[in-house]
Amino acid sequence: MAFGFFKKKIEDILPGKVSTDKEELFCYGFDASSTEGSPSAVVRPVSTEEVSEVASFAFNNDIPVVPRGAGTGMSGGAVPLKDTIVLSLEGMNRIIGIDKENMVAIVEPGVINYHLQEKLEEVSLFYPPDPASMKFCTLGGNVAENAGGPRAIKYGVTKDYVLGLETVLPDGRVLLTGGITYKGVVGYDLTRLLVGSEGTLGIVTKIFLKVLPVPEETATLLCTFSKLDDAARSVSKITSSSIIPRTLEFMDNDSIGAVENYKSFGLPINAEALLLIELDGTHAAVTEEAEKVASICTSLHGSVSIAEDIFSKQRIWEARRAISPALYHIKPTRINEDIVVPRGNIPEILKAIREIAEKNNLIIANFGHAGDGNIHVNVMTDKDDKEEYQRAKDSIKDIFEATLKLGGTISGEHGVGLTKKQFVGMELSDTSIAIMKNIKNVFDPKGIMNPGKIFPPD
Ligand code: 2HG
Ligand code: ZN
Repeated sequence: MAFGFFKKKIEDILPGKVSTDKEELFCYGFDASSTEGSPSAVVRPVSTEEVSEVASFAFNNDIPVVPRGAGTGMSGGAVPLKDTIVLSLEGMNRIIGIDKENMVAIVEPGVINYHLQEKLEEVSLFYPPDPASMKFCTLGGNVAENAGGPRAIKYGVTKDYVLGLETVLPDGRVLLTGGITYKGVVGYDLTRLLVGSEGTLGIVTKIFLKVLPVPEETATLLCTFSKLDDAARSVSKITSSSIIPRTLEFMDNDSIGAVENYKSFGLPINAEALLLIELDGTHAAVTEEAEKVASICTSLHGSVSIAEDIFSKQRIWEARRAISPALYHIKPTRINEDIVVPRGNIPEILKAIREIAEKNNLIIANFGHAGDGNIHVNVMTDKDDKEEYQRAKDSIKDIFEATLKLGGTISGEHGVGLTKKQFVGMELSDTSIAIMKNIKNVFDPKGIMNPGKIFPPD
């Protein structure tokens, strides 16, 4: 049946919260990956009841639904296919409560990650997951993608903070899993299953998060290396020492150059690589660890500087977060991947990527969360140059092969969505995929929840 027939009906369910304007539909057709789609309607519920009403309507009429936060995802997870309803959760943006006694925050999915961080700081609390897009991305999106960020090396990723969820199932039923206790082992861990399910199992409407006390002190070190391999070896030397830094970020020469051309932050453009290392804890621990880290880096020919004040710290982090947009100044098209290898294999994977770049005559810029073996590999190209674009796409398969050979995974934090689904079979066995498909079928027997994502084409 034509979608137009349903439009009027959805408007009756949520008057004033449905849009089918062409311009608006366009804005909800893409995310931060280079994929695009076009929904038939955008619906903006503001409560669990409203989400549930839309879900039951969609279920009864077999209409696909795509839940969406701020659209900052990097793998097309929120990109709608044809004839779908985009369920935008931006309006469900209340911080329901911060419970200091129990060290828990309860939020709606549309809360911006950074807004929660600011609110928590007012009461000396801390929510560690810090995706680079934290000033724009929503916590619901973070849950859907199990987002990480620089602080993951010490504090883990989103799943490590989600104690419980309220989720509207594809047929409109409301499922509560977990809660505000720090432990709970009754039955299967459905909360963990939902985190990172990329909106393919249900629509998260409430999130119960664990929070921590703000660390007493932080120190920020910038270590510059004239040889990439020395930087890579410093990473494994630091991670195998007794220190767990709060961040251990890496930028190669192409990333440094792109950022400096974009906006002058004062990064060393001649360095082959730099590490951005942050430590936190008590004053005594931070001082001692900063000395140890500095001596590891200097022993591998690095030159170390410590940010003296909050402004220098902010400037360094601003430079780090500018890498993504800056890279577009190298070439108009960026194929960005987010592989992970066991941390000791970072020198090998960087060497393999360099060889793939040389073989294919491509610029491949690397940066990311080296401390947890997670490298954002950016193959720079131009979609309009058909021949080069093909070489760029071919190099992705080589990069994934090298990654898996080194015991890695093809995505550490950006998810599969649309962009990586054709490669999933390289990593997961047929048995894993079959089990996952069965799980999907239990939650979503009609296959209308964010269809076309994660699973490789048949
Ligand atoms: C980051 O760490 C984000 O900056 C984005 O995960 C990475 O743009 C990218 O590829
Ligand atoms: Zn990242």
